This record gives sequence, C-alpha cells and structure tokens, in this order.
Amino acid sequence: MTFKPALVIVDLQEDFCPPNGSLAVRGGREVIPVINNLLGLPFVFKVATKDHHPPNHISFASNHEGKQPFTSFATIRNPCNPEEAYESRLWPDHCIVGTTGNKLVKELDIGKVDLVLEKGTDPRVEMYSAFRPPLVNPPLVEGESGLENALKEKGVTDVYFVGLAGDYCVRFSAIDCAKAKDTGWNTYVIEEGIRCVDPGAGWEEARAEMLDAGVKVVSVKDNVVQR
Ligand code: VGL
Ligand code: ZN
Repeated sequence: MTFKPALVIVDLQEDFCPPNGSLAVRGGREVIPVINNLLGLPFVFKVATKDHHPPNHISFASNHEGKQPFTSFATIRNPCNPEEAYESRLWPDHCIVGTTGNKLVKELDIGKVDLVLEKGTDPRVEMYSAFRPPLVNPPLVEGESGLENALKEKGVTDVYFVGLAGDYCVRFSAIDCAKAKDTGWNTYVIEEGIRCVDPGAGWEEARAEMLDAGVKVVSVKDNVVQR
C-alpha cells in the first residue's frame, strides 16, 4: 500500500494558549512554529479540529453550583443511555462559539489546512476525542465520525497528531484513531507538537495509555513523513 500520511492538528485555539487563553496550556504557543513546519511537508490531508462549545456546556465549572475549574469533577450521563455515566474534570469556560478564545491561533498557516472540524458542540456531553460522533461520547459506540470518514475517503494510511492538549484531546483522539476498526491506520503523536495541561504525571499517564492502544509517540527528528 502506498504511504499516505495525514496530519491532524488538535484544538490549536487561542483559549488553550498563553498569554490570554482561559485554559492556557503552558508553552502552548511554542508548538505553532513546529506545526507550521509540518504543514510544509507532503501530507496528503491536513485537518484542524476545534473545541466548539456553547456557553451552557457541561464541562464548564461555571455551569455547576459550587464547583471549581481544574479541581472539581462532575458526573456526566450519556443522554442516549442514562445508565452510562462517567466522572469528568471541570474547566474554566473555554472555546465558546463566537469568542476570540474559540479561534484557531492567528499564527497558524491556515491556508495549508484542508479541513476544519468542530467538536464538543453538544452541551450535554464532554467530547475530548475528535472521532466521537455527537451524543455517543463516551463510551465509544459503533458509528463513524466525520473525521473517520474524511480520512478513509482520502485513502490515508498513517495519521500524525499534534496540538493541545496532549493529555486530553490529543490523547483521546489518537487512541480512537488507533482503535478504529478495519482501517489499518498507523497512529502517531509527534512529541514536539504537543503541550499538556499536566505535563508531568498527566503526560506519563497519557503516553502509557496511548502506547497500550498502539499509538507511537515520535519526534520530528524521526523524519515523520518518510517511511
Ligand atoms: C481540551 C480540556 C477541555 C483539549 C478540551 O482540547 O485538550 N481540554 N476541553
Ligand atoms: Zn473543551
């Protein structure tokens, strides 16, 4: 099979970056030049995802009485199946539709991006993975997402992830990618192209979970689009 690499840039938005982002990830802006360089390489398909929340989104601490961003958790139920519930970390308001914080960072070489995909649009559920179709996250249920279909349509063989945050949306997107059925995709995370909310233990846990799922963590020095 011919090698057809895709680049997926996860949530490279103002709210995840210093100096003004409401959920700024330390060093978040430092990935921009790395990612702009990657955009110059011969990927067959380049996608950017956006966290795209309504103001009443369930992941905002401000929408839960007495809860604090970063330290509080809330139980979220799958509206399709109320038996399924999960504990989810709560955040400051971020990436609200129509705000500056929602915008892809202004330095991103957007002209080289083929497709922008929005996620997290349903106020009732958290949506870390770019592969989860609306209303079924989590747990993963059968059904293809917009990203999965788009990658299949382009005949992609290898998917490289970068963006923010490494221990949240990059992690869950890469894991879903590696686990996508009948695709044969090789899945990579490029380490210089990510920064984490919790760079110590958070990244270690994320890395271990990704390795377990078959995701390879690589370096830009590994000549990523050659094989
Ligand atoms: C993210 C926290 C909340 C991410 C999104 O893009 O990693 N993290 N929403
Ligand atoms: Zn979010």
